Amino acid sequence: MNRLNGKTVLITGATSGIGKSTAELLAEQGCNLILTGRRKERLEDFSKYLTSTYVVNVTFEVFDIRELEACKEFVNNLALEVDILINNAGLAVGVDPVQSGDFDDWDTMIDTNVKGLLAMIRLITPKMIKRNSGHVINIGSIAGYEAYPGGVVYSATKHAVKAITEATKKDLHGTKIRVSMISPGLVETEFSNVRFKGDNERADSVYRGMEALTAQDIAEIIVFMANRPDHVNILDSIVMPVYQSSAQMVHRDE
Ligand code: NDP
Ligand code: 8X3
Repeated sequence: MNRLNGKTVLITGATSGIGKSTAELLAEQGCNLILTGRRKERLEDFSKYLTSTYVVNVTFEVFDIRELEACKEFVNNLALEVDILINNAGLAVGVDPVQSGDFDDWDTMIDTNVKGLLAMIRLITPKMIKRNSGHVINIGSIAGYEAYPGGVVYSATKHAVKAITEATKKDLHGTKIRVSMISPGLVETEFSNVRFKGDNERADSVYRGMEALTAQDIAEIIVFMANRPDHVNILDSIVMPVYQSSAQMVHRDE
């Protein structure tokens, strides 16, 4: 049963990877979309593609989610009520150990993955509370369950996403607003290209000899979560490739 047709979904970070795939699957279900990201041309081209392929309304806004004033302006100017907020924008930068970590990289991860996500929840949920309906879906990570070497701050931010998800559910206790998160392992997107700062060969090596998840794999589960009946709240879902058994245990074919 399609319960999503006609809903308005706001997806942060829809220029690539999980956000982009989720946008397309939701368009297929008849959702109207509000997309965000920093890369304007990608948002323009993708919105054109979606509206020419599906019978849906798509708008987009270009801004950096680390900038609180930009988030506030964006939400203040929203013409549509948001039924589903998908907090997807996020990244890892670098794999330095804590003793030699780069302070700017740390700020980038904390400001994007934690403060940007929190800002969107803070700004969008008051209207959901007024309507007593809505769904917040955060993208966590296996790094929100396990800390691994070289991932000190990224893991910390995803542990924070887990805490924020759980506390948000409790803060909204007694309302009909649903709060969910999905915690993926290795998904082959631009994630590693970003993490290794454009060293694409190193990024490819992350997925060498194994079959990683695709963005579509995660998008399908997000759509499943969103499409449950109103009384069903999936709090979290840990999803890894069959080749992976923990953040660090990845089997590779010879
Ligand atoms: P991608 O790099 O493909 O996509 C990341 C998205 O986040 C892009 O659309 C990017 O848009 C957006 N983004 C990043 N920084 C900002 C910013 N400052 N302001 C606005 N948008 C921003 O990676 P994924 O699709 O893999 O990542 C999506 C989410 O999934 C992230 O939260 C990531 O932590 C999480 N995740 C990824 C896993 C993986 O293995 N790939 C596993 C577990 C979780 P733009 O650059 O245009 O601004
Ligand atoms: C991204 C997956 O394993 O790099 O969240 O933490 S991992």
